[in-house]
Amino acid sequence: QELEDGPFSFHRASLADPHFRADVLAGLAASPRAIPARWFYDRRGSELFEAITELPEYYPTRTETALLESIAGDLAALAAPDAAVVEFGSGSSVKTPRLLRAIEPAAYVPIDISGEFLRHSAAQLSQAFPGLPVYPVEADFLRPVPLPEQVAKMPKLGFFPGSTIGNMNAWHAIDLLRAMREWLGEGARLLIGMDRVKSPEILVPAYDDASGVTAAFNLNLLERINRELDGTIPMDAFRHRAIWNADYARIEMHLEAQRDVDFSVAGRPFHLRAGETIHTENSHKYGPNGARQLLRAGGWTPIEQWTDEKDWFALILCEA
Ligand code: AVI
Repeated sequence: QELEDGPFSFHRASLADPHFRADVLAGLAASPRAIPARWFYDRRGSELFEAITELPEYYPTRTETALLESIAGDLAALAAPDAAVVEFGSGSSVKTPRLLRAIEPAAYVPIDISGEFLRHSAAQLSQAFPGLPVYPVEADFLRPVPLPEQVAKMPKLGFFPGSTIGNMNAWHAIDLLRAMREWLGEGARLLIGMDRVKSPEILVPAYDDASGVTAAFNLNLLERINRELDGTIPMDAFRHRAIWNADYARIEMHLEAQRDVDFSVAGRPFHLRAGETIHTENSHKYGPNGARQLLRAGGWTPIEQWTDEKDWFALILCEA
């Protein structure tokens, strides 16, 4: 049975959301129990995720950022000079200025679900790049994204860093890639970050760090349920687990009951036996062939790829 997590984007709203309630109640009653990873990202969860990106064990962010820096010359040569960069799930990312400096685009379109967050990062970027027109779009890129009129005639370079694609099942990833191809239009290109398959000795600590930040990130989901959905989950009854699932080439995060436990959420009773888990996240890793197959199935042709010297993380440039 699969964790049914669609393409997620960052949900930073702090008020209880009816979709959150529905996903949690259905997910806790399912077998196996599973709650989509998109619900990690309340304010606290977003802060904890930022902290994860700075952990010594969590290599993806720093590896991708250094890679972007090192391929700036190649990118400058490959990108159309009058292109508009369209970033999916843009944010406080330290990666964006590196890309913008490298290719000097004609416009930048950050797309994010959180308007507050988007305005803040757009303002910061406008300051750092005074001549660059920035057209923020507040939207959930799971649904059709209307691109601003001003960039309609420009060739587009989609930017989807961070290996966020890895948090989706293959069929959702393919749907999203196809949708991006449609939104970006004729002649578009896409620069996408994908985390590579590697030894579980590297992968597991990246998702189960010694200082317990990832554990706090995972457990915050239960705290959020208690806070927003009137839950009575005893926090000491659960522990964070990160497991490498070799069959699916993915890290799975779970919350494991340490003992038999009873609680209620929004008035509904639940019982978990000791050892039962709630599956909270998949983070798929791709080898070179898997990455190419996924991108092709999504309607994109890889034309260039770069990896760091350990081959831990790949940036892949595709054309529509
Ligand atoms: C956002 N996403 C790409 C992260 C990942 O690595 O899958 C989320 C994360 N979960 C635990 N640590 C980081």
